[in-house]
This record gives sequence, structure tokens and C-alpha cells, in this order.
Amino acid sequence: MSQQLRGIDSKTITQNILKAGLKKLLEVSETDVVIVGAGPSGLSCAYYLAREGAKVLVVERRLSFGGGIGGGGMLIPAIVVEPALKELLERDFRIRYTDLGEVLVVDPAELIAKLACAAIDAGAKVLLGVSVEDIVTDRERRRILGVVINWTAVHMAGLWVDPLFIRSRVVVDATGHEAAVVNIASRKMRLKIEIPGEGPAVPEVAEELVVKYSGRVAPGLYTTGMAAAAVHGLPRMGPIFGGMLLSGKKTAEEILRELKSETAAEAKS
Ligand code: 48F
Repeated sequence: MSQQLRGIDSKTITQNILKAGLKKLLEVSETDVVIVGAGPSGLSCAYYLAREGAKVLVVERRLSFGGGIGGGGMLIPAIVVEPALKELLERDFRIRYTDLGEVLVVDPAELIAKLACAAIDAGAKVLLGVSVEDIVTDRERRRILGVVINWTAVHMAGLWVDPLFIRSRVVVDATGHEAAVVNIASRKMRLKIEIPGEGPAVPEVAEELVVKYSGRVAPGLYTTGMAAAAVHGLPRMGPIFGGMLLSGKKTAEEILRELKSETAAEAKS
């Protein structure tokens, strides 16, 4: 027997969307960590932070997750991951893989869906269709205190609409090759960070380096994934994704240490 749907009137639909949507926006307007970008490194970082109880918001300018994952390698629907990540794929994300000995092969659609599910199930909140256009700092411009957001649709329409702010203890640039947040911070906080952009493709070393260099770049500001590669001029690796997942994990671990030590210092004073 087919299920009967009870008719719901237009006023009820609108009012409930407004109630729930505005409640969500209010809840995320102040958070521990804002992650800019829902690509593989941003989603991995969100999962490892939220799993430990941090309040996490992921802001993604597109209406979908995954960043560069969906394109596979030159639009061919397969992604390669190092065998060392077997346990992490299985245990943390329940991602299936084909073990080809030298590499594990993962389906891009599954990688996107399961990274996003893991982050959300761990408690991370996500805003889709929202772009970060600027940063918030303290008066001396020494510490980042959050991000300035607007609807991506507003940017695309070329309208001048004043934005809103998200306050957070930590901001993570997970915007990929653009390193958009660090670029803004470098100019506006006078950090004097020269951002060389990523180097040429040397996959043999790029994966290890991107993990090593992921992390803090200024007070309250962190990078992960290809944003870290761009900030530090590291080589690119192409469609191999173990480095992105471990980069997100490493940045999350550094942030958790910073949040814990800040909380301990606040408790003492
Ligand atoms: O590009 P992206 O997937 O970055 P990633 O996590 O992973 C890189 C890999 O996909 C691949 C690679 C590794 O093998 O080279 O390219 O470092 O995801 C970045 C996300 O950030 C969003 C963008 O739409 C994408 O989904 N993004 C970029 N700028 C902004 C933004 C912004 N200003 N505001 C909000 N989202």
C-alpha cells in the first residue's frame, strides 16, 4: 500500500524553514573552530575536531561537499590512497577500498559522502552556499577572531550586500589551491607571509610534506590540505588523497592542543 502524505500549507512550510534555519544560523554564529572549505582536508579536520567535542562549523561556498574529490583523476571516477591509511579509512570513515597492493582505490562519490557523514555525525555543522570574504581580528590585528560571510549567490550576482560575522577561537583555511583565508590574513593582519603557491607535481614527496606543514600559521589561524601546500610552496600530488585526510587530522590535533591549553590558562586566571 502506498503511503499517504498529509497536505502541508505554504505558511507552515515557510515558517518552519525560517524557524529552524535562523536557529541554526544563530547557533553557529559563535563557535570554537570555523573551517573554510568542505574538501577532503576540511571535512577530515572537522571530523577529528568534532569527535573530541570541539564546536565546529564548516563553511562551503558551493552547494555541495567534496571540493576536488568529485573530479577523481581527470574526471575518471577513481581515487588513489596510500595503503598506510587502510585502518583510518575502515575505522574512522567506514570507506570501502580495493586493495591493489601498491595502492588502495576508493570511489570518489563514496569518499565525499562518507567524509561528510562522519563529520556531521560527530557533531560538525555545515553551511553550504556560503562564502568567506574576509576575516575578523582584534584591534591590533594580531589575532584572528572569526570570518566574514555572505551568500555565494550574492557574490555571483555582483550585488553589494553587507555580510555577517562568525566569531570563533580558531579559523582553518581549507580552501585548497587558493589559500583564500591566509591570503586575506597576510594582507590585512600584516603577517608578512609570502604565499608562493604550490610548486610543481612531485607526488613522491608531496604527500608527506603536506602533512608535515599543515597547522598553525598565525595566532588562531591554521591551514590544512592544499592551502598548506600553497602557503609553504610545497609540490602538488594530484589525485592521491591520503595526504589530504592526514593533513586534516594533523591540523585538528594541533588545534585541540591549542584549545586545551587556552582553556587551562583561562581556568587559572
Ligand atoms: O580544493 P579542495 O578539495 O581542497 P583540499 O581539501 O583538497 C585538495 C584536493 O581536492 C585535490 C588535491 C589533492 O590531491 O590536489 O585538489 O585541500 O576543497 C576546497 C573547498 O573550499 C571551498 C571550495 O569550494 C572547495 O569546496 N572554498 C574555496 N574558497 C572558499 C571556499 C571561500 N572563500 N569560502 C568558502 N568556501
